[in-house]
Amino acid sequence: AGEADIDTFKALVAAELERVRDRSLGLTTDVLDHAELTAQHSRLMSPLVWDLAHVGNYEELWLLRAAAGIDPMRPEIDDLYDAFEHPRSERPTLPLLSPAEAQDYIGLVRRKVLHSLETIRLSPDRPLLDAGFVYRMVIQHEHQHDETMLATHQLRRGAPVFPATDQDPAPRDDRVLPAEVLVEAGDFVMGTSTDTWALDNERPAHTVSLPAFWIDTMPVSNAAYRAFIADGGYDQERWWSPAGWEWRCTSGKRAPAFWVSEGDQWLRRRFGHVEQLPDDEPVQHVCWYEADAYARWAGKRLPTETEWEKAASWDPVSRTKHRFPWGDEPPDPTRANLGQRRYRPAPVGSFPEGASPVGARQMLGDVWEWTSTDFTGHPGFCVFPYREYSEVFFGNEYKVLRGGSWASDPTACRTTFRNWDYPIRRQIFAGFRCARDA
Ligand code: AVJ
Ligand code: FE
Repeated sequence: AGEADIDTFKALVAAELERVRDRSLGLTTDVLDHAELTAQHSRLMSPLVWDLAHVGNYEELWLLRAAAGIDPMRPEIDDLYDAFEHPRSERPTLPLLSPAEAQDYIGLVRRKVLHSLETIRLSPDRPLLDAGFVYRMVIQHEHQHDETMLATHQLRRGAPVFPATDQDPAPRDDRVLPAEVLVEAGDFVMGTSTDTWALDNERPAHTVSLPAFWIDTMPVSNAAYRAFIADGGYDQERWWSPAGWEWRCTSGKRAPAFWVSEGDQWLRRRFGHVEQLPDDEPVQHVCWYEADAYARWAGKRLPTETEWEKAASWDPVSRTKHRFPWGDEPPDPTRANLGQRRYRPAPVGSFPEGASPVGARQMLGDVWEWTSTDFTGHPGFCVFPYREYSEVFFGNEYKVLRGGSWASDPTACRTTFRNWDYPIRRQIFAGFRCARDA
């Protein structure tokens, strides 16, 4: 890469680091006091002050120590912020940095990072720095924690800190959309070998052949999900997988998380605001078992992650793959609901300009979408740069989610991006759409 390319890269990194840090502070020290930052709002989540110091510690590990060769600043705290040393439920009992100490520490790390960025060389013979990979990884990592912090906010009780209404409506059109779109049989390219933002589990690109299938044009709405509830969906074992029925019976759940029934109406709690449940929004806060049961009730199934990626990224006419459903241009507000511009998904059928080549809407943003697939490595997977990002989660315990949510940043979201969670988890901003064989 030439000098100008390197300067452009450094400017991009500095701007993205600043943007993500503003976001992190906007979820923590800007809006909550010491007690709220150190409290555990749910046993499923870390205290927010843990996430805040953890993103700085990760940045120190990767950008200062690994990339720039700078000595550890506070090696004694590494263990506290190692996600594998302490489960979330245990984190409030650790001798964590206070909010003020955490803010100082991550600020100091950041100043050193910006200083070392001035002289860093992006040498292709240092894989960590090739195409600036490690910087992109650290930026995405902080955004991922910001989304996790938003899930903590949703679980928290207390006065709302986020607005109840949005600034602008999502673009729509007046067309009546078909319920499903057809994806013709044939090869497509799954994953990527060239995307400079791609994490190890998105690699490498490989050709996959699929039979024809139908996939829902839009995510399943609250109104559609309510019909499943009204039809006794939670009472009929036949719609559930054996493990799903077990979850249904032991959990006693009868509706998505944060739904509140009032007479024959449904309300919901969203970041402390109790409001009418909007019919036309994608359902969110359902676990994989609920999504799977709904799909069976609807006479369909969840898409595999391969089907999802083909429907989102493949242009069957030009036989090319795209980074986003609409093509390769970066996301903007006419195409997807990403980046926490709203604190909610947009109505189903929004964003005509964000449709994929086969006509699927809202494949990126709004809600993460559960797929039927267990999280494993693509054929040819190579750990990079550490096993604990993805590989240790491979197996049959985690289900793959795709597409990002309204809370996902555009830098941490693309058609190849893979997320995963346990099939019982409901605090994440996840919904789903259905598919069926053609
Ligand atoms: C990819 C969202 C499952 O939050 O556990 C954060 C991302 N990895 N820190 C997670 C991650 C390390 C990860 N997910
Ligand atoms: Fe992390």
